[in-house]
Amino acid sequence: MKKPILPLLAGAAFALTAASASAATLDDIKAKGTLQCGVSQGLPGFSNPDAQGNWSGIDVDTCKAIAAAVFGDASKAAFTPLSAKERFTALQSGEVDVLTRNTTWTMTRDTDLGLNFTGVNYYDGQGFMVRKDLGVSSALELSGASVCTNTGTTTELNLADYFRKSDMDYEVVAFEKADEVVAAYDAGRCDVYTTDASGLYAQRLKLANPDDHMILPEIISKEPLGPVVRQGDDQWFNVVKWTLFALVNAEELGVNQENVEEMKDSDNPAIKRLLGTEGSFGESIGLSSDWAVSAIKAVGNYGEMFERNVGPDTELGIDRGLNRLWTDGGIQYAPPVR
Ligand SMILES: N[C@@H](CCC(=O)N[C@@H](CS)C(=O)NCC(=O)O)C(=O)O
Repeated sequence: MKKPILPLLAGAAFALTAASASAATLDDIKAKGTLQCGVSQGLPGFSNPDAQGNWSGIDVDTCKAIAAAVFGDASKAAFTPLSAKERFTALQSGEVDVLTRNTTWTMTRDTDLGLNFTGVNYYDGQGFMVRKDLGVSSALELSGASVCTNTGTTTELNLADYFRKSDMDYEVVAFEKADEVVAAYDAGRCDVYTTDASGLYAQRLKLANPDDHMILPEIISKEPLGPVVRQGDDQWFNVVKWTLFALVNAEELGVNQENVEEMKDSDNPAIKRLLGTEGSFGESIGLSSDWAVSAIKAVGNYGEMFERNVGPDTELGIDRGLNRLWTDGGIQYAPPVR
């Protein structure tokens, strides 16, 4: 008799732990009625407040899509601006439910910090901006330069790697707040401004004379940016991960903000599964069957979200590049809903 009981007890204990760990975040969010997202303090195209305090950007839309998937209502998304240094503590402590803040997926962050990256909403890489009158055309001509950057970022670390491996000297001028970095660079306290290339396009808009500055051709790192959650809650991890995948799959399947309602009548089985007219995929992550419909209605598909916030027709004017779908020469690729 002894033998079967022990494994049974061990199994029960495991099941209890798994159940309590897996339900908490989504239930808490539903109970409080808002989704709290950690965002940057003001980065055009990613997360930026206007004069009335309305936030916009691709990271803000990612948060709104998750709120829409959970509540059927994107206005339930709330935003907590965080510096690079503050962001992980805010997520670990539960001050925010998810970080949608131009945060690079690295091994340390995905393991040691007790966090999990859920996917990539923007494939980026680090670049350099200089004054045109500095007269350089390559980052390899920057030996001896002073470089402005943000503390608590991968940017600082890549900068050190790049200059060391290229056998070049440099001096770092680092600040916690991004606006301090921009102001210091604009005031001529450093020769170079380095951050994610998307950040350079965004921050250049804040300079007194944007046209006096240029972005050098070298991209020195991989910066896969994406939403992050705490470890230990698989259900919430799945909600965030699959909301992002739903937006990418929607683009691939030709479902957009405008046609999503009529697409519910589509004969394509993949569209039916995505939009909840076949199967119970929403239910499998603790949501309703029309979770993806709500997300797409709120922000459009991935391509629409990209074009509206950072694409060629915006003031940032960024080409889709790596962020094209895999079917179009890019690396945006979502596993199938099935
Ligand atoms: N992706 C890098 C850098 C992220 C970062 O914080 N970049 C700065 C410079 S673009 C920023 O977001 N500033 C905007 C803000 O803090 O509001 C990382 O995850 O460490």
